[in-house]
This record gives sequence, structure tokens and C-alpha cells, in this order.
Amino acid sequence: MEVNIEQLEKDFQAKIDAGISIEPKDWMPERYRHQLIRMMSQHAHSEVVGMLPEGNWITRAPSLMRKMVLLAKVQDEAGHGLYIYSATETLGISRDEMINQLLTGKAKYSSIFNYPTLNWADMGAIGWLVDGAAIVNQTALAKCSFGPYARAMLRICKEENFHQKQGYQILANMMQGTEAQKQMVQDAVNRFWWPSLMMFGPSDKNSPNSDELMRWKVKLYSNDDLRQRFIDRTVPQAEAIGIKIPDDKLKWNEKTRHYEWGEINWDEFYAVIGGNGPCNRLRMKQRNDAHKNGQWVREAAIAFAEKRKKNKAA
Ligand code: FAQ
Repeated sequence: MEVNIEQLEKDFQAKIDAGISIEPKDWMPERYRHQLIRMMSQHAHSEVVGMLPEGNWITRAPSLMRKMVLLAKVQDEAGHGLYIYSATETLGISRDEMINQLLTGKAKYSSIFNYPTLNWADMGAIGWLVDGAAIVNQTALAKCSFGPYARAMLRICKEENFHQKQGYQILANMMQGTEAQKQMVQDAVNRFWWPSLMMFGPSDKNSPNSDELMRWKVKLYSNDDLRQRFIDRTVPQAEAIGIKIPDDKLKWNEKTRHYEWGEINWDEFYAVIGGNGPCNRLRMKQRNDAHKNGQWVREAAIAFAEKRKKNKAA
């Protein structure tokens, strides 16, 4: 029987428009599959590379409690990577292939993780701002059209909420401390504020993938809409604990009921996603080293699984 692609595409779009989720065995346009693999694998890589800037502080956390919380958070990020890699595998790509794309620099990961973490307050700023931005983005993705991605996001968002709160609590505590601690907080926020806004991607007019992804309800809101949502909910949190947002143009607009704000340095954004941020090379080296050093663990796990299979069969 001849397959009518046009009809299949129409039915597919009708399903999306009706809010029915697409599951791995359903028919889907190759382009939908391709776009999801691109976006989801980048997301998984971001979770995994995102462990590096925070991992840097586990041995230097200021108390046992802080160390335990940070360790748990970093482990959560590894788990998020695994959920999203698994969800992406349902689209027909293997985890090995995705990881190979990351290690060889073919795949992107979030620009934010190419910035250094210089003082303890950076752990607070990452939790509050980076996880805060991730929640805004991922709460929308939890309602996206592809079932496995949406379901992974539900659980991830719950954990990200805990991450965001622990980050805010670190900063709130430090803001009640000494002058030097307050300055550390302000310094961390000065460095992480703008890169956090860049996490939402280029402005709508320069976002080549948005139209298609929004038509397919992979993205429910545009990059700029989500960025604005993040700013609107984050500025009052900064004010509540005495942090100054490093943007002279920031002001509340009573008419629109949104904050107006300054201009992102897009040259910096494109440099960072092009591989030339402050830590791109370091992150790729750290990830490649970790992969090499973990080779024996993967081999041992495979050997163990094979032995168990043989024993069961015997
Ligand atoms: N960084 O056409 P668009 C986390 C690329 S997880 C790097 O607008 P799209 C948890 C984009 O890929 C954070 N590249 O693209 C955590 C495309 O390039 P390509 C990660 C970026 O896909 C917290 C090109 O620019 N979250 O934080 C960035 O429609 C703390 C054109 O852009 C996700 O990945 C960027 N910021 O929208 C872990 C969420 N922005 O692929 C540890 C899922 C854009 O054509 C510690 N992803 N690009 O070569 C998304 O929502 C979307 O993919 C966007 C980009 C919004 C990132």
C-alpha cells in the first residue's frame, strides 16, 4: 500500500493541535525526530556538563551540611542527564552516539556552564539563578508534545525546585553575614545574572528553530517570553534579600506589569556557544578525561551483566 506522507503529516499536526502526546512508536516526521534529538541530547549534555562547575566546590563547601546538600544536588544533575538520555534513546539514537557527539564537540550544551565558579556564593547563584532559569524553561517543556520528554521533565522540575531553594538559602544566609560575605554574593550575582538570561537562547527574531518547534508544541513559549517570565519572578526575590541586579535599565512597568530591562551582550553569547567562552576548553577536557577514566567502570559493569546473564541461563 502506498504511504501518503502528506496525510500522515496532517494527522500528526492534528494530533498535536488536539494536545495528544506523541509517543516513540507513533508515526512522526523525520524532521520532528531530528529536532527532538538535537534539543533533548543538548539538554542531557547540559545536565552532565553542569555537574562540573559545582563539583569544583564539593571539597570546599563551608560545612558538612552544605557539602551533603551540594553532593546530593550534583548527583541529581547526573540523574537528570540519565533520564533525558533515556528519553532521547526512544527516538532511535544510542547513548554512545550522543555522548560521542558531546565529547567530539559536535553537540552543544548550555552556554552557562562555560563560566567559572570563583567563590562559594557562586554555588548559591547557580542554584538560585541557573536552576531558577531551568525551572521556567522546563515547566513549559513538561507540557511538550513528546511524551517521554514531558514525563522526564515532571520529575526533574521537582528536583530543580529543591535546587533553586537551596541556592537562594545560601545567598539569603550570606546576605545576613559580614560585609565580605555580602560582597561575595553581589560579585557572584554580577557574574551570573546576564549569562543566566542567555540560557533562554537568542532573541526570538534570531532563533532559527523556534517557529518549527512551536508549531509542533515542543516549545510552548518563545525564548523571549520565557526570559521575561524568569526576570519577573526573580527580581522581587533579589530585592527581598538585598541583592542588586546588575542592570541599570531594570525597572517595573506598571502598565505592562513586567520589568523592562537592558540589552544582552549577544556577541558574548555567540562567542560562548561557538566554543570561545571562558571555560569551554576546560569543560571539554574535564568531560573527556572523566569519560576516559570511567572506561574501566563501564567495562566492569558490562562484564558483570554478561556473567549474570550466563549464570541465569545455566
Ligand atoms: N547554550 O533556534 P534556537 C540546567 C543554540 S539544564 C548553548 O533558539 P532552540 C540544569 C541552539 O541549540 C540547562 N546553545 O534553538 C542544571 C541552536 O543551535 P543548534 C539546559 C544555545 O533549540 C542547573 C542555536 O543556538 N536546558 O540548567 C543556547 O529552539 C544547574 C539557535 O537557537 C536546556 O537545554 C544556550 N543557552 O532553543 C544543571 C533546555 N541557546 O542546535 C546543573 C532544553 C540557544 O541549531 C546545574 N533546550 N542555543 O546548533 C531548550 O529549551 C532550547 O534548546 C533552547 C534553545 C531554549 C536552549
